[in-house]
Amino acid sequence: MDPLLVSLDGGVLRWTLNRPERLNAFSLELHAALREAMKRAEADAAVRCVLVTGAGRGFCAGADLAGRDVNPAAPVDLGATLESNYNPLVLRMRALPKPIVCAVNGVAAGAGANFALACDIVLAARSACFIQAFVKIGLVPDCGGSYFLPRLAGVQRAMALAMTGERLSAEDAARWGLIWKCVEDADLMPEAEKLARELAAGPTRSLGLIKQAIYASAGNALGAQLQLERELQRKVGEGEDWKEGIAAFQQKRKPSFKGR
Ligand code: T3D
Repeated sequence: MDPLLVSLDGGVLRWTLNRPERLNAFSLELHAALREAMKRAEADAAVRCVLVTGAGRGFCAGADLAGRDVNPAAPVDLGATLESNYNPLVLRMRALPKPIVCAVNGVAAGAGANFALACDIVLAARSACFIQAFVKIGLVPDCGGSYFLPRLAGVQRAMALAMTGERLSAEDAARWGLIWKCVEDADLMPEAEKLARELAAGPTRSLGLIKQAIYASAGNALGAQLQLERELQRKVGEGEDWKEGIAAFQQKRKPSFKGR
């Protein structure tokens, strides 16, 4: 069975984590498939938005813990898989100049929770939840969790989530600003699809630069951010979509963006 289902339709590249019997936990094969899928998202101009979800009742239960050797003869480097798998994945997701929508369909635990938070716009089903499960097995948050959580929810909530490994409901995740929206279970995929299609029909160049601006703001002073806005506005002006946007406004019609 393919650990990741990938399909392209209407400018939306869909990634469905597909290891439902293990709540879509990350295996080496899944990491390899995500690398390939990311390559396609980066290189294929027909891809104008990525939509991520999970097959079955879970979104992703983090690292696959089944079959782990708990009495290894040699010391184990738990940082190695971060270096080769999770860290490059998160950095590539953030650098992708196209929006990534995430539809969290069920439990998102450990690296699975933080993989969701690495996406640009996150919707979750009301029955879904987020668990910083690391502490339960004596680890620390990874896959960007220690970066995303304090920025999204504040230090106090980040600390308590990470130290207790308590389950956070989708509703609270939305209330705390961790995610964009909590929706009824039956509405999750229709809403996520609608959003992804709208983004895929949007001014892709502008969306990519919006992403760059918003993420850069976390490390910038106001002056630097204003300069960045000037640079990005210049860059977007080198493209075609803004002309179509203004023409459509003046002609009182819907714009038809080409993503250029
Ligand atoms: O070296 C490195 O990899 C370092 C990197 C670490 C990154 C991390 O993500 S560490 C955190 C790893 N994840 C966890 O600790 C979460 C483990 N899972 C759970 O705590 C629970 O399964 C959940 C809270 C996520 C869901 O609970 P529940 O009751 O809804 O489902 P369940 O019955 O526990 O799980 C269903 C099946 O999925 C079950 O298999 P079975 O018994 O039906 O054959 C279970 O073993 C399997 N499963 C769940 N999580 C994982 C998993 N199999 C492998 N790896 C998992 N992470």
